[in-house]
Amino acid sequence: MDYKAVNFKYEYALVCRDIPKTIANGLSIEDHEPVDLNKTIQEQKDYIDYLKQAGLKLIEIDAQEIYPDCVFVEDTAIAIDNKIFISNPGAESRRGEAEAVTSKFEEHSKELGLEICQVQNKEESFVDGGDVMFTGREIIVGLSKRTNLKGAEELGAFFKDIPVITCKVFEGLHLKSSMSMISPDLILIGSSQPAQSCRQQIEKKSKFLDHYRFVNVDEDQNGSANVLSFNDRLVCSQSFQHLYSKMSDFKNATSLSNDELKKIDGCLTCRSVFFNKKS
Ligand code: CIR
Repeated sequence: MDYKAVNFKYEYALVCRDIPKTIANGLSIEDHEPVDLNKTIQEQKDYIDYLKQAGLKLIEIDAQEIYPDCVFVEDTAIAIDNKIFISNPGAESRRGEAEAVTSKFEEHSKELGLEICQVQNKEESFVDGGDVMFTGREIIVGLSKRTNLKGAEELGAFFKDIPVITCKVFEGLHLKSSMSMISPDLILIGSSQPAQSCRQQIEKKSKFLDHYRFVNVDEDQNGSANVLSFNDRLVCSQSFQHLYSKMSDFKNATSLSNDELKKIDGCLTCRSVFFNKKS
């Protein structure tokens, strides 16, 4: 199948309907200012409103107070078209989040023709969706503190028609904390040494380099190279808007606030899982 033809066009998105009151206890790599619950609720509302007005059909799950990080649904499911891989998050405190996400996808699986698979070896295989980047031609899996090779192998076995390569992540939480797709074949990437090391590893392993173009962000900040791209739309974080001068057409893109959620290492991509019904 020619996955390039998909061109990041999506009809559905899974999101968390609201924010748990425990959000301030979300995991974070570094110390940070306290997370403001009301501002976070507003950020999530704006995000959901944007996806709705962009025409996506939303499948919403309820927030669960026992999982402060449950708004970051991207980490629990990796979707390409109608194929959904339920992950096994690397952080122990997050593993239970996958259950509600699985039930929600299962609820819609018949109607939408979804093909759902779960990590089999839950003791040893770990994957966070934030470490999985689909370029339109291949899947790049970041091996990080959250995602390991066994997890990448299980993912590859499920998406067996799509080539998978791995790269080591030396900085930030996830692979997509320091890079993301702007559009098919166009990769936004941090300019730091660890981010560029990911690029070098990709350049060594990928068979599709002739197709890819990398654009550096002007300045690396936590998550500044993470943008949301779908249906010919591009969304960036409001506070990073000034860092994309090399992207000539970026000024026309939308921006949304991610200031509260970035305190606990949340990026824009992490709050949704885009997918399609069976064609
Ligand atoms: C965590 O550490 O797991 C959460 N506080 C943030 C997860 C962000 N996920 C993502 O960017 N895919």
